[in-house]
Amino acid sequence: MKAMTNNLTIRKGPRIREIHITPIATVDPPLLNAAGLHAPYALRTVVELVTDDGISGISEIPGTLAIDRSLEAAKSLLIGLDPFDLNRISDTLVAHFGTDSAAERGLTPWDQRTLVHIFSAVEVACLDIMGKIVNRPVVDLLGGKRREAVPFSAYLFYKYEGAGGQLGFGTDPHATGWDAARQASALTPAEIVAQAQAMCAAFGFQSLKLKGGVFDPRQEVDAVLALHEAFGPQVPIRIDPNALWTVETAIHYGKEMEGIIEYLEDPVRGQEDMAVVRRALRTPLATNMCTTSFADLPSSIRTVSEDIILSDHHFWGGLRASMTLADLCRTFGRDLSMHSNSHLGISLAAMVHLGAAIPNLRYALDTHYPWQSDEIIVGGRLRFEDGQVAVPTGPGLGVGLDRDALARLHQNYLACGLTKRDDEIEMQKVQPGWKFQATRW
Ligand code: GKR
Ligand code: MG
Repeated sequence: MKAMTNNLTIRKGPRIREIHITPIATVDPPLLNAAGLHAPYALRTVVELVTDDGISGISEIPGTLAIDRSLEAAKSLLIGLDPFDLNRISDTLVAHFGTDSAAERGLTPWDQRTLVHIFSAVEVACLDIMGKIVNRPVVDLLGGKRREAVPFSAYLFYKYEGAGGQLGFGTDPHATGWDAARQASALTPAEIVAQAQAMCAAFGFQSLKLKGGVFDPRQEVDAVLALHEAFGPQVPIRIDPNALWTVETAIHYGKEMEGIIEYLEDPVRGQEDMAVVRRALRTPLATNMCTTSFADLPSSIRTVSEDIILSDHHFWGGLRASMTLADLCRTFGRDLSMHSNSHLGISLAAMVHLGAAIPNLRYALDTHYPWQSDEIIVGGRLRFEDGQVAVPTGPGLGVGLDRDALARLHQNYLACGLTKRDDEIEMQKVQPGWKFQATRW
């Protein structure tokens, strides 16, 4: 049905006709963090919406059985809605699921809320559809491209030997020499330096992030000092103990690393303690743990708990919400960068579109992508050049679904028996009795 307005033809909006939810398991190495150890597979969920005129939009979110079930429950609410009408989609989901509670976020470094995940999945797929309909990349729907390529940093992990998976693992054809380092153990400062050198050689990263919260802070700070020594002062470094340090520990080691790190990420838990540490240091503080939703912003502004918010469109409710966050950051003098968890190319493409659109990008984004070896997009793994990913130029997200690869990783999901991420259980397989502690040192 068409209506004429000022000689312009307004087309009746398409409708969502089908929703496909596919849980997948992607090979993930034994990486260590504050919550324990990564399982041999990381779970993701791929969502595909198809309109009544056959246009498909895709997205990828962290996977859990509970979120997959909520997505299944959302299906009947979303079928028949217009993918352009994101306000109605959002209102419908809020009316059904209610808003997320702060308690639901959990104590882990990753976010466990339901609504934000579901809305992110649906919103990104709708933006992919919109882009395909108007024949423009998603970045244009976010207001336009502010940069041609988006910089990422080398995400370094303490790890045990192995590459993950139980049935073998793939190779990234664009990352020469990385395979051996991806499998090597990294427990000492020298091994972390070797990991950083291999990752930077393979992907061209120009800044470094060390995932901490694993060993005594002395050992982790020594690794930072070794990185600084090996790479020189021109390479920015950050460390992220995922809130496991006490205020005293954070101030002590924060002072020691002053002038060496570009920011200190989540040294302590909660906005109040972050604010105390921030006041004691000249180094900026960043967070993906204490300010993680719009509801946290008033107290973030009041306490001045961080300088940099590490957004994540999967947790902030999508790409448009992340653009709103970018505006608020500009208004209140925060910088914005990006957090990551284990992910594949659909998430990476969405992060790149967002990263290209946000105004205030001073810090290279996080990505776990080098640690993954699988891919589910047509053409295989996305390429990093000089540590950057070029903004995809095709309509929508600019990446298509490789259905054979998707089916393969879905089989992995069925075979591996995992239903949610639980790093504590994985760690207990290696160190019986190991327990997560919200504050450790
Ligand atoms: O994958 O082990 C990990 C990380 O610790 C991740 O879960 C965190 O959410 O990357 C994250 C962070 O920056 O806190
Ligand atoms: Mg973090």
